[in-house]
Amino acid sequence: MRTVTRLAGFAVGLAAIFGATYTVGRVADRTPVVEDRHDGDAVHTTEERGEPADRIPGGLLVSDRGYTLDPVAAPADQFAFRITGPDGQPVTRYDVAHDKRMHLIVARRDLSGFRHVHPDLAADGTWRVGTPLAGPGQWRAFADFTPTGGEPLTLGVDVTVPGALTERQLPAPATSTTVDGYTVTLAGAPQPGRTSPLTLTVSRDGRPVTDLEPYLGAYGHLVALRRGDLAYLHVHPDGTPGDGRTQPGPAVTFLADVPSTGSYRLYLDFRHGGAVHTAEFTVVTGTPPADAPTAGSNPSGPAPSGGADHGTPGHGHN
Ligand SMILES: [Cu+2]
Repeated sequence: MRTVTRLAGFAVGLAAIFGATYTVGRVADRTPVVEDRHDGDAVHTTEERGEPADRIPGGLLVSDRGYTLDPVAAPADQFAFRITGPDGQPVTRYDVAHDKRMHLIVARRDLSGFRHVHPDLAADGTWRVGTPLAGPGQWRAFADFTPTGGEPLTLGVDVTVPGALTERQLPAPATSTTVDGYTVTLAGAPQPGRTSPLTLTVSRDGRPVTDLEPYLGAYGHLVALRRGDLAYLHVHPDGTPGDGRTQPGPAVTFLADVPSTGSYRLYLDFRHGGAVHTAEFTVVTGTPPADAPTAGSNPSGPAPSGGADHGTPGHGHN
């Protein structure tokens, strides 16, 4: 809903600059409007400040709105980085969002190896955490944070861990998966261009789990990554513990805004029995639900390039 509002505001901003016909045509065609920095500067002179960057999904940029993600040297068992701010200095003040000042998410470019961890901040602005990079490969690291006085940002950077890698095929779409003895089912199909509810339901040994434990201020935390460029999507929980309507399972509902058709990998973190578990799903948008018959076809669609895992972020379609 917020996205729709923002898009509308952005269209007004564009219309002021380029004329309404052009804007409406672009929007009607659903052609991605990816602004370069010069256009962005122009828009920044209006009240639509910051809107162009919001059209680009999170995590595709290593530097945005003056903030830059800088990995720093660290022992092999650690991952460390700084965020430098518009003044070029490491940022040391952050707002808490989803219970933490910094969320670090990593995944290999083949969408395997997902981890979501919370580094510790040193006084000099360096974030450190026991490395979540589990083995060789091309990794993408996402820093999801809100600098105090700024807007929420997700910056991404490539990190290579040397060694022999066996690339994993993206698992086929499914509406049920198991993790750590839990079965998690997925209902709902994200539709590009609209806010779509996704409901995940947790059971164990055939019985619904009705005592999920809050994790990051919710009964679940859902991250979605787009196949091909690892665009990072915020998927917001619908309801929070203690709001009088949100139950601690077995169902947890999220509101997803996917930016395009395509394949996405969903990662649901939930807490139960004192531990965090991560259930993963492949979802293809713009197609029938994954439980429709798919025999004889490749439900995840063709992958003609085969090179999606080796591209340079941000160079996908411009
Ligand atoms: Cu987090």
